[in-house]
Amino acid sequence: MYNVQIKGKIIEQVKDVAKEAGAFIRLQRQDFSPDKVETKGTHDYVSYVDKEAERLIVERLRKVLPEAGFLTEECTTVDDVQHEYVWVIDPLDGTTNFVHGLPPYCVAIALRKGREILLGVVYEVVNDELFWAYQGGGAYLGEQPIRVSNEQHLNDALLCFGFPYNVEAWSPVMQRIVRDFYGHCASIRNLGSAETELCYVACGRFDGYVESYLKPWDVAAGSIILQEAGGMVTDYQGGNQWMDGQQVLATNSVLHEELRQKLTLTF
Ligand code: 2AM
Ligand code: CA
Repeated sequence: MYNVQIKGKIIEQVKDVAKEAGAFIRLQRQDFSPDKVETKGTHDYVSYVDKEAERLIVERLRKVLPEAGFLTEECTTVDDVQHEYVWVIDPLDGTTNFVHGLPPYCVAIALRKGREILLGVVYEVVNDELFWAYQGGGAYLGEQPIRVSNEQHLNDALLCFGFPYNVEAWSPVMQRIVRDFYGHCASIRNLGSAETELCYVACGRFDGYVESYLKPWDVAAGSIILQEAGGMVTDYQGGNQWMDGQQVLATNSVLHEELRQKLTLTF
């Protein structure tokens, strides 16, 4: 049973699992070739590395909390929503980056109870950075506590905008984002790994992050890390319908409402 007493023990085990999967991914990258890539949809890649990493993570986590189910990107196990506790897993977030040998990419693992996220671990493989948090326990990068930035002015904010795979729907929005934000903030970035981008808001590297058409495993772990670091995540109406990943607005809290309003004007 998951309770306060065993929280600390579980997070340590999850950190080990994430690092083990990350080490596997790092090793596979050394002799990775593009012909090992399959296409799930247009420009939506998956490789044996994603699937093998997921199998490893699932096998390990079954021992950590036997009563928990799984919601995973590669669906190597079909065993999810009926359980009180559910592991939400992206074995390799940033697959396109991985395929191109470009950082960042990460392993992301969260534990959910109903709509509550209890803990999250994001291991960014290339920089060997382990972000983690559990509910009420603060957020950490390795051993160091992390906090969101204190940036107060949208004009000076470094913002990260995703390029979602739903090109038809997002392309016109992206053009308006460029029109309304480019030149009106410190700069605009996109890194190609949603979980890593959320962690970068959590540790103050970004002041805000916006993306659409994601899935629960793209946001679950990073969002609790962000919240525990003092940040805020909502949908574009300011509500809590962000967990499915369709609308994700993540900020240092201070800029949240101003960015939200400017964003919805942009739409
Ligand atoms: P992935 O690398 O695990 O596929 C990039 O903008 C972000 O979108 C990444 O976190 C990426 O996760 C995610 N992503 C990739 N393909 C997607 C798809 N078809 N639908 C939704 N999100 C996707
Ligand atoms: Ca992903």
